[in-house]
Amino acid sequence: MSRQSALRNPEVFMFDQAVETLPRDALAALQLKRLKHTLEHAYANVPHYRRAFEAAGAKPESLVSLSDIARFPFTLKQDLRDNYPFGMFAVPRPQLTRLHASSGTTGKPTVVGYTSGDLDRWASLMARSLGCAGALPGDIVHNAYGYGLFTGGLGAHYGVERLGCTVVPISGGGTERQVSLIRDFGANILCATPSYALNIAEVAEASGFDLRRSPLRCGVFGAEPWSEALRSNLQDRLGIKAVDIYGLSEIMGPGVACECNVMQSGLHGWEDHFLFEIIHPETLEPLRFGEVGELVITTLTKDALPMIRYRTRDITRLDDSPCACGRTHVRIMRVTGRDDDMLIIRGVNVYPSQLEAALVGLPGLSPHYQIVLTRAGALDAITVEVELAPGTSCDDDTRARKEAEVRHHIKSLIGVTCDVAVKGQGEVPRSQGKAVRVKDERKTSS
Ligand code: DLL
Repeated sequence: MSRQSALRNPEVFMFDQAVETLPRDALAALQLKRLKHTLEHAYANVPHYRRAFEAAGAKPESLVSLSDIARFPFTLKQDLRDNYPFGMFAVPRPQLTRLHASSGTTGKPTVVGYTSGDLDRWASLMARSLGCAGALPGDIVHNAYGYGLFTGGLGAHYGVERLGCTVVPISGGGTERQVSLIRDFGANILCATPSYALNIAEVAEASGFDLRRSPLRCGVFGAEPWSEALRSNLQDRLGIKAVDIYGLSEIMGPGVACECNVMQSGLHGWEDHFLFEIIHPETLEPLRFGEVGELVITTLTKDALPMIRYRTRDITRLDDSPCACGRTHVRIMRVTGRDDDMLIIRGVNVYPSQLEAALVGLPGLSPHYQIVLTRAGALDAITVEVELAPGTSCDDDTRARKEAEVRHHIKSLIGVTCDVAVKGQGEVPRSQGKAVRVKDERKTSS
């Protein structure tokens, strides 16, 4: 579709219409063919998979239908760490065109690699995702995802170019400069983590630049959990449609799934390249469509790093009901959080994004928050730090009243009792990329 015809009906622009609307039968047949090839490729070329398949008594030829995938073993982040740095690759190292890696703050970094074919498919999937989100060929895309070993910056970058847009490769940080360039270049699309987009909105407002009156019309936000409340806040302040994009380095990077700008409800997971399953995170049994559990992904077209039944730890559910945009690919509903990020507050399981949903939009508060864990004796304590809205007076009485009000609100919405500390303006740290929602001071507090 040309930009001209797309602009006439920008709601349904598709980068790859034939594939995005492929009927379910055809999609399933394609998946089966690609899955067989991927299992053979992994078994033949990665000693880890050969050992793991044999231990599970599963051979690539034992796969006859898609549901046979359940016979194959899961792959964990630990498997990547155990095979650090290059042991999981299914092609000789000189065939890799690029490496990315996680920061490795909690152990060895996990390294992922791509052949030039993998990079080509990633660029196309990212272009498809951006189109799904509402970007059109010819747009100016301000890319504030971090460039470097993180997959966000470069992953989005090549997708923007593939779609036929102009990319502004600014990366994260230097927020005043970001705001100036959004204004001067007339950006149409903003790619950023939602928490960093909030930082950009705040700095723009402080500088007197009304983004709502700029050509910006769409935000492609992901890389961290966020809430409907934050979506509304960002849409109002930036004058855009904000859509959710999902991905992870081990599987590819950004562009594994993306919301459409028509429904903004669930992210279309690109099933011609990935097989999605939901399992019970404890029993590991496969769950049915609609049931909430852990997302497990198998890659179908990755040469360098095929991933078989990768346990993402991300909690969500799948929705296969038809979408108004016409895309047939399954929807992965908003990821509420990772099972390892879940907090247990006085016996109740809570994800930081649930607290966000309760806090953002409360009158008199800004949308910035942080959860601080401390230890008093043998007991863990949780304090939710929130921040007064600009211009709200900050005397002791106001603070105490607000704290009681927020405590009550959290209790009535989520059912947990936690301490609340109201901070003055600017006192809750601002995000530069992925927000640090939980500050764990338990090791340092007595
Ligand atoms: O965050 C890739 C990415 C970049 C996605 C830019 C979207 C936009 P990792 O650093 O490997 O890769 O982190 C992957 O981040 O397993 C989720 O826990 C979380 N995550 C990513 N997108 C979302 C989202 C990139 N839309 C991990 N909602 C994943 C909730 C998300 N969590």
